[in-house]
Amino acid sequence: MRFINAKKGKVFDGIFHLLFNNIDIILFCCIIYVKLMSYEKDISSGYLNKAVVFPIAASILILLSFSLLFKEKNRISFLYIVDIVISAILVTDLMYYRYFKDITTVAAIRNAKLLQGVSSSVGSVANAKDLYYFLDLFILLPLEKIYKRKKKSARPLIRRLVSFLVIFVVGIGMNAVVFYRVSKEQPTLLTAMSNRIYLTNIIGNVNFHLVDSYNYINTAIKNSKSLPEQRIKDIKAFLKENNNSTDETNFKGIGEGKNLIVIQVEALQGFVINQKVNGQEITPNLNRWVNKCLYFDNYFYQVAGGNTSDAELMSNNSVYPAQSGAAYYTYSGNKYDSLASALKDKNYYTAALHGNSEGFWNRNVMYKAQSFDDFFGEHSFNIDEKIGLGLSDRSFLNQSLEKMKKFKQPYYSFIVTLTSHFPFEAVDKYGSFNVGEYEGTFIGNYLKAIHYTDAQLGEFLDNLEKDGIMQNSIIALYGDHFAIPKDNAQQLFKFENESNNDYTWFKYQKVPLLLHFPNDQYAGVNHKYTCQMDLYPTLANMYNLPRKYMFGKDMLNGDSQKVIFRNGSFIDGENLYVSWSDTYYNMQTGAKVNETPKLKKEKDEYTKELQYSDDLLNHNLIEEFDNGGA
Ligand code: GP9
Ligand code: MN
Repeated sequence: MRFINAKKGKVFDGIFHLLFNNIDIILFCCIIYVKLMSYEKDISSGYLNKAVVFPIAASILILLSFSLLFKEKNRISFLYIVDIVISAILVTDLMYYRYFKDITTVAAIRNAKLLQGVSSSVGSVANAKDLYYFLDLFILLPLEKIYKRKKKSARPLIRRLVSFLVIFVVGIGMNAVVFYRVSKEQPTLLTAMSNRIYLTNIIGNVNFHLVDSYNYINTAIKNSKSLPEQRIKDIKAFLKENNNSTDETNFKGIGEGKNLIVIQVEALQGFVINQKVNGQEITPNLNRWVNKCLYFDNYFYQVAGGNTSDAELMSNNSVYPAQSGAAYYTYSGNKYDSLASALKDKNYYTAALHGNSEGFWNRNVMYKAQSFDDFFGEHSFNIDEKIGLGLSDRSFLNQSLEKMKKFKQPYYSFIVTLTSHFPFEAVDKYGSFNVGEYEGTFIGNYLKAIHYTDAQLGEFLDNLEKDGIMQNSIIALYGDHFAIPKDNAQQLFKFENESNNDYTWFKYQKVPLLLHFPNDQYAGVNHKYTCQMDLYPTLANMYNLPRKYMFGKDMLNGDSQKVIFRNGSFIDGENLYVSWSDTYYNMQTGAKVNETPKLKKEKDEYTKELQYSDDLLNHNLIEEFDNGGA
């Protein structure tokens, strides 16, 4: 009996010592877990992704592993400091989230000067509840002292090293599984970080900041290697040649003094224009306006990892999207020679309007970087009708019109719609559009969504006309990118009675571009191959703006029909080159074409053009050129 009791006593003793010796680790894991999960709950608006427990546990193990390298006395201090840092990050992120519905990034902090608005309203976004994130720090302070006093022996270095390695490798391994899954399901999410809240919901806060820092450093390293002098000269010479606008006499200066209204429509893909489903027009309003506009029916979108934000970038700057990720995110610290800045130099008032949270696609930072005077985002609208991601197009366009009526003239309004965004289902209850046999399919849902947006655009354009705004404005309306992704291409081809191949795929990667002039002047159809890179040069000619750093062409002057896609595919007017299969097609007939020396030369030139644009962004060359560099 005595023996059993003694044994029991030993076991309890052992457990007590084990717990006491590792009390700092146990507390650290529990506390950080509670804090990270509570943050996830706060940002997941009712829907917490339970699987986030796994990456959160992985990141705690990684943080913890480093503490194991220290002697116990210092280990507790290390963990205490990590706790302080994590708590500070979480509270900062929560405050940022309350304002921008987004998560802080290194780039956003670096551009803090561009974030006017949050800094001035820290009071309004701080919450007494946030103090709870720091509560444990006070409670644990005496414990740290007692622990340090009582802790006599220290584990030898080799044991510390081994335990570090084991825990570190387990943490990294668990994370690797999560990252692999994310990159398989959404290949660009980790690099483009388009929807950061969503990403944080899948990988947890600590991992998000690690990925963000990695992306940031990666770009910084790329940028730090300075370009050879000759390369800079070549880029300068290319831009000089491309921006030589002496022959651009058509439409020259016709916009001077007039307002400019650019409407970027979410997922407005070209095939819906003048097309019917179940015997009804899909876009009756746009079809009506197409007849009153100069309509470009071979206008290609060129977005890459930055999706909507790439369409904005190209249309406002005529530079190509970033090679990977989103330029709106990676290059938010750059100088831009944007449409807004050029119009501001002509005393225009410039504003961007969009009914989603300000932080989405880093717009709060990027609109400032592009010199918009004001950005009217979610906080500037009365969110009286929400569909999908944000304010409904109906309410957004109505409220935008009221705002525009008060703008100081002349102005540039950049309007970005939202409701026709994937997955297109939310809109069904806002109208009854019978898509017949396509009911319940991906394409059917899209047709309903774009039919809804078409009705709102029709009303908006009619109001601009009724209120006399059109009389003194030029309007450009275009789609930002595809609606039907490659996974669902089969549905598009069935709808269009086309066969599914690379040539037809490209043939459908068009978005409509409508240019409207007062009194419906110049109405007609232009079939030239054009693209989003061309909008700014075309408008620059109309508004007599200087052309310095644009890669695109003026659509209304010259005969170039060059369209270069980010993946290296291109159209030269006659041929289509598909980079992923290294194949050429005749653009008219779809027949395969052999590579000729001329085509090979074009391929090399266009690849170089993309590289020049990458260099321009990577090395912030506009700033250098403006400061007289090279
Ligand atoms: C969000 C909207 C959507 O504000 O612009 O972006 P997308 O997902 O289409 O790139
Ligand atoms: Mn979009």
